[in-house]
Amino acid sequence: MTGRFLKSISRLNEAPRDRLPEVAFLGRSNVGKSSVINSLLGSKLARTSATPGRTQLINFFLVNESFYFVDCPGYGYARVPENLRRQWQALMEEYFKQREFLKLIVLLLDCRVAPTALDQRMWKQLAACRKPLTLVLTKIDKLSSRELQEAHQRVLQWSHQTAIVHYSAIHDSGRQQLWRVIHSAVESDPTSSQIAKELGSRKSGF
Ligand SMILES: Nc1nc2c(ncn2[C@@H]2O[C@H](COP(=O)(O)OP(=O)(O)OP(=O)(O)O)[C@@H](O)[C@H]2O)c(=O)[nH]1
Ligand SMILES: [Mg+2]
Repeated sequence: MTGRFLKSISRLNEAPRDRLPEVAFLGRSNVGKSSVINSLLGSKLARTSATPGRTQLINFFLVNESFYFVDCPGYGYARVPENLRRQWQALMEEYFKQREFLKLIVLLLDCRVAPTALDQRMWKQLAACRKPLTLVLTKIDKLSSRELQEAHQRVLQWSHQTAIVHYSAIHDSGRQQLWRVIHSAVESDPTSSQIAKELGSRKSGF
């Protein structure tokens, strides 16, 4: 497994044009997106921080020279000025609409609070763009197994999504399961994802 930072962009026309598949990591500010990316890649490529709002641009990492991990800015950070927040929203909307080779969106949810109102809003927005979507509960080391089961049930009842990966970036738990989902998405046959799009079915992309 090799991973390297490629670039940070603030405008979509700066995004790579080499038509490689990409996997986007999205979630509330401080939920652990950059940490999950680092855990998956076994390196410290993505900048993490205890201060929310660390990732402010869209960051592209090239994995195995064959596909991208895309670390997105987190939503819901109160201290981001309104104009920046709007800019970010517009950039992300454009990103989801236009990135033809976006094969998978990984929506990360903090297991201690999920789903927040903003998570629910994001989920609706993402469902509308009809890309394959998977949910990850982050920071599971912070809960007892009973509390984690409760969190899982909460998210399951809300989303009806059965593929919910439990992740701890500290212990690398959930790593193999998430890699399996990612591999099957990036290796998916382009023809079948086109058909899925035409059928308007989000799930058949898996
Ligand atoms: N206990 C625990 N802490 C974690 C885990 N994942 C991330 N953290 C901590 O949570 C904080 C935020 O992690 P980041 O990976 O920077 O979160 P992010 O979603 O990329 O944040 P922004 O880029 O600011 O949106 C850091 O202090 C991490 O060390 C985890 O699995 N367990
Ligand atoms: Mg980050």
